[in-house]
Amino acid sequence: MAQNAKKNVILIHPKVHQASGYCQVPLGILAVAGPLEQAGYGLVLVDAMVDADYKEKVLNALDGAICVGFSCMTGYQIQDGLAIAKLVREKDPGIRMVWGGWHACVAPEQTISHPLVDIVVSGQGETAMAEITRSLEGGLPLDGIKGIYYKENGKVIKNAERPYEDINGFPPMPYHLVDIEKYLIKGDELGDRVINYISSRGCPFQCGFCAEFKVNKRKWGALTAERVVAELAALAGAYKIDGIIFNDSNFFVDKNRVEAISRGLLEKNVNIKWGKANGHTRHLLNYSDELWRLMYKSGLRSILIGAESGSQGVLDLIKKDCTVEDIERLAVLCKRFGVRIWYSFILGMCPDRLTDGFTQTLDLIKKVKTIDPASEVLVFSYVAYPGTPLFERARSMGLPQPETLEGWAGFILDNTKCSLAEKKYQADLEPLIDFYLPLAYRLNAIRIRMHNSLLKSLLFTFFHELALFRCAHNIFFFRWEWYLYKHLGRRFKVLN
Ligand code: B12
Ligand code: SF4
Repeated sequence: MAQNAKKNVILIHPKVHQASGYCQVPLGILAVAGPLEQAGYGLVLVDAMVDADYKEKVLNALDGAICVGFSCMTGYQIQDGLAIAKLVREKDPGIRMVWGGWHACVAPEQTISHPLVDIVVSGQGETAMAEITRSLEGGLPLDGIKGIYYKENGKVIKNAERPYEDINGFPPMPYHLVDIEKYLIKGDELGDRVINYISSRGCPFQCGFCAEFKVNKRKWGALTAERVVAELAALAGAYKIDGIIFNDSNFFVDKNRVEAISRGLLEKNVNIKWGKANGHTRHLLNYSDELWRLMYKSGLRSILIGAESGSQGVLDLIKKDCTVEDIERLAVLCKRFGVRIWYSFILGMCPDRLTDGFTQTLDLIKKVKTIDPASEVLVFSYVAYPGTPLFERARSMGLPQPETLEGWAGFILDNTKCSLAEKKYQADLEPLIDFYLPLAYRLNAIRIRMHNSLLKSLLFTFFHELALFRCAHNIFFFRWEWYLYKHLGRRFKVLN
């Protein structure tokens, strides 16, 4: 990553998964870097996803740095973050380490209690990190900085909460601080020079498994349509971007803003495709035919929907605020307007197949794939994240929760052991989530990875047809291909 001459603040995005693989521009550390850059601080941004010698880079930058910031989601990122933090502490025992990002937000008390964490930012990081840096640089106390936890003489101090700030007051994401070429997604449904962007934060819904509830407290704040159009035009111009993935938790909350963005893109001749934009089924069913046509004309090619389950009981338990029929209606609507849906489903919310709506979920997957074979299906295992509305339910059902920061490293959405499925059901879910469902229904993403090898393509076609047959008829006994994959395929990173 690029680095300025004056090295004052180091911001680290640790590895998201153990194997290198799919990555995007780390907007969390870029967002925090914006106000620091504006205030004149030098920056060293290190992204372990793209920098091969990232540990060395961090250690080399320590000389003269004010502090080191870490950005972590729950999961493997914590493990890598702690490994880097340990090296930092060994080389420079006095430097303060600041932890932010989703995990620090959902479990701030446990995070601050770790010996390798000095300050935790819980919530938006832009202003908080600028204030922390100023205080550390000037040797000033941290007691007036809202939204942080810190240690003083070994004691943990929690400051007052930081009120939600309007993101229009923050500078544009400083994409120039990273080497964009390393992040371009090629051969994507949206183009060959595709990157990610975020236009809003938060979500007004309160799905029981989702951390949004704790982090953004059901608030939703967005950049104005004018600003979004101007920033997308600038990105397209500066880096020849032809596709934009929206990282918003809920892009479609404000219909008028979406309409103004679509019109703006057309009026300013911003020639990009845009998509994978997250939306709520109920919101999208309220969009008029004219608006769907306008969005398509301006470049919309796909949306992302948290469909979650084919069982109304599970949808109600989650408080998804929509019905199974709504999901089917949206599938038909999007097919009509040429917009692909990426569906996200969760299994393992309940202990057994019946209460978890296993068969109904599989049926719904088959149904939406019949409506539009080009749609994509992602299936995850339920993980009870701290701070989510259904976290206590999971605890009361006996799911052990880690008592240390390290313990959360194994909490990833493809680890069925973190779900509420009882042992027998868990054993059935693992091959489905890890192998059969992606192979049968996540076609385009895998095909892109196979396109340069005839052998891989042939193998893929064979196993795809087999997986499709098994899923279509619910036949999952004698799973020889799963065992083959488990022992051989994973090593070659065939599916993930
Ligand atoms: C893009 C994305 C990814 C990308 C990678 C992200 C990246 N950084 O490279 C990919 C696709 C790889 C990914 C993977 C996963 N993701 Co993801 N992802 C997102 C998404 C959609 C956008 C992230 C983003 O760029 N946000 C924009 C920035 C500006 O916001 P931010 O990160 O929150 O940063 C702010 C604050 O957190 C804070 N902050 C952040 N970093 C720092 C650092 C410091 C020092 C400070 C002070 C502050 C600070 O300040 C920032 C500005 O206010 C979010 C949802 C969302 N809308 O945020 C989910 C989200 C972060 N992902 C999530 C999850 C669960 C995952 C997975 C675990 C899912 C899985 N399949 O297993 C995997 C992890 C991989 C694995 N197997 O372990 C959850 C995290 C929940 C949690 N408890 O951590 C989220 C919140 C989705 C959700 N609603 O549940 N993800
Ligand atoms: S709609 Fe999506 S982002 Fe919003 S609370 Fe539900 S799962 Fe989270």
